[in-house]
Amino acid sequence: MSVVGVDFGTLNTVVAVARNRGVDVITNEVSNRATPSLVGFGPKSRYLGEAAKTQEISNLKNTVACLKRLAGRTLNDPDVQIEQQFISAPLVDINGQVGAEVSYLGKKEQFTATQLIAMFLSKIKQMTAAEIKLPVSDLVMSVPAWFTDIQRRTLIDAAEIAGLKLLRLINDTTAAALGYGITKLDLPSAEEKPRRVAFIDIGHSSYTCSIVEFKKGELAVRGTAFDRHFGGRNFDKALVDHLQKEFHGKYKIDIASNGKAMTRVLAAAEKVKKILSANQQAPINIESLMNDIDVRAMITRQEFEAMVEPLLTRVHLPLEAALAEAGLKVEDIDIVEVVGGGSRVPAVKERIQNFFGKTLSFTLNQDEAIARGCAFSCAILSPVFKVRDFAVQDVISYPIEFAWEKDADIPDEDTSLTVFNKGNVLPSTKILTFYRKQAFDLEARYTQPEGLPGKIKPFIGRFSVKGVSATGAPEDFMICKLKARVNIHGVLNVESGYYVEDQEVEEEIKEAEADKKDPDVSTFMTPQTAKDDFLQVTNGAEEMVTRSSKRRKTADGASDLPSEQTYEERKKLTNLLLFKAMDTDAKDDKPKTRKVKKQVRRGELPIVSATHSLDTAAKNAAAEQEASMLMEDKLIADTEEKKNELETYIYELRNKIDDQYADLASEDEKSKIRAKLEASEDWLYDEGDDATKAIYIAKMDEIKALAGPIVQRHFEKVQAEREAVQARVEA
Ligand code: ATP
Ligand code: K
Ligand code: MG
Repeated sequence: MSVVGVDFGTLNTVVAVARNRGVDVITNEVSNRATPSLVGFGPKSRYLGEAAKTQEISNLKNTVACLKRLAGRTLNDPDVQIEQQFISAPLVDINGQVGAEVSYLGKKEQFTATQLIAMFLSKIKQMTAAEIKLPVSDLVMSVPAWFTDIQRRTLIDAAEIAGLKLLRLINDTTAAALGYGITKLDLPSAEEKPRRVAFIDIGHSSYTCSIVEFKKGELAVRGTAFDRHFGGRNFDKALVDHLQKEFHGKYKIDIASNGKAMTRVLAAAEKVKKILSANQQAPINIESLMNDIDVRAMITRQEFEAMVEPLLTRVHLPLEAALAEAGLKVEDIDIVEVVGGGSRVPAVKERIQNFFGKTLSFTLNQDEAIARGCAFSCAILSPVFKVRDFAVQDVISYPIEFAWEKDADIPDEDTSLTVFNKGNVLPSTKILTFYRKQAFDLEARYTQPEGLPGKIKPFIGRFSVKGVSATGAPEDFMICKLKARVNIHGVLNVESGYYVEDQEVEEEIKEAEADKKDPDVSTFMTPQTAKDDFLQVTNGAEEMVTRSSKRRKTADGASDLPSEQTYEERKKLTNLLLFKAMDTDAKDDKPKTRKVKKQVRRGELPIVSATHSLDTAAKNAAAEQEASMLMEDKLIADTEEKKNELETYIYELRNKIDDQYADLASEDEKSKIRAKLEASEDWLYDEGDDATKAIYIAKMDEIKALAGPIVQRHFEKVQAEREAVQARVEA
């Protein structure tokens, strides 16, 4: 069982694996430590990763970049229009999801973003398996912290279609933080002040800052903020805009009118940007860019910085916002760790440094830290791997509310409630309590649509609660408990439902027990009436019911308990909270017995969920299609390999006939073989250029049959010589 971490970047994807008692970044088939996040399509097969990059310039219309940015989006999203500037294949609408239209196997085909991502992940899977020589299934993958429910579900579906088991989607900066923390032996102990580190990741398309607190064996993200449209490509674009103007004036050409020219200038701009990170000026030379015109230009770092000033003025914003969410000041930050290729621009580093007023730290490998963090996370979650435990507590990026229809029997009922707030811990479970007489629906949605990326809709899911009925007397309500969880991927589900009944029990209190301040949770249950208190939201521990003094508009974020805690731990915390409240009430009088209401679990309530995840049938169909495309690619690759083998064999045999086989064959035999080789070669360059794997194998066998006797004679001769040598040695 392998342990794999994947940093699925907009430009490049980095894969790390746990092996040799550590975590290594692996190299791909051309020995690169990062693989282009690209998929391309051709007349015979797909081109994935490096192959897509090699084909890109000659296959622009059929190459799709920026895959990650398309996840969970619709074609009419203004953000997708921005993506189209960086994606050469035409984007289309496929039943409400964005996708690309390409020419594949000689036909026009459309693939959804989910499918395109699945193709790329499938390549990552093959590539990793080939490198580590183990089957690959479990992995942890990183995502931008700003990814919403639908974007995360798209990635989860894509991984599944590719035959991968995603153990966790982890936020980029959180992965970097885990990689940082797990290797540190000098983190503060529980009683000490935590070490506070700002992690900054600037990639090709987006920028994130997280403020993270470390203690021995644990990290807690305190605040995360981002700029979704700030990354290396925006710097490239600024250069391209400048060059477009310059070339228009100087050479009278408009590169915007020519896709190929645009792509070449974009590639040149990226190169210039990188050169300017280490030099004061950089040249551009592109031969025959358009209309046979060669272009050249020189850019100084100063000019470049002026071009990107509008970007530079935004550098401080995510830093400020992350600190504000964490409730900290610049002086509270002990270390500033910077990762991501986009942060290599000196002017960007300078702005970050000025903001914090401290030297930046680059102790992490800027390009590999996130993949490594993912691999550590996978190792922690993997059932077969032993690793030092390290608790990771993240935060929820957008507030989530539940809404429902007014119940006719409860006239003054509210119809929505924010259950998870921005900054609440992640993962997190809350128990929602409803008083109902019949089946009802709940809708989960983001509370503030305006804060979501692009035009992503606030809808998260609809959850139908079945099996509800009035119990006993007509005015009786069924007490329905629903377990809502933002899980380890940052995805919301109503995971289960059950109903309870109040039972009054007489309970004896022993002196000693009352003093111990460690009472059983349920003894402190407050009596409720349905009308007064129809909905409660409680944290994690299912047995706990807090009385909501008034109808609370929002769940209490402050008492949020990380649901990764064990039940026992949660119960202990819960006990403390409840005990405080009880203390004041029950102080003076210590009764020997008391009546308490206990809620007893009576049965399950089935939940039918409609979310943005693909349904099983659609997922299976996509997985089947992916598997067959993969087979097709493999067949094409094998065929190519057999063809190459045949070519090589012809070439080698021809040489041997004039060399080591020269004395072992008659002239007649030799001329027959030569004729066969020539015929085969002619065939290869003619109709045999595009034959099947079986035919190449058959051709090879024909030649081998003809050469067989000679090869046998050669073998016997070599054998005889070896025996002669052996005999001499022994004599
Ligand atoms: P994202 O995180 O936004 O999804 P990504 O993970 O693919 O994207 P990275 O690999 O972190 O992005 O960074 C890629 C960006 O870094 C590219 O824009 C690249 O041009 C830029 N970059 C790499 N090296 C340098 C350098 N020396 N100077 C300036 N920019 C650089
Ligand atoms: K990357
Ligand atoms: Mg990245």
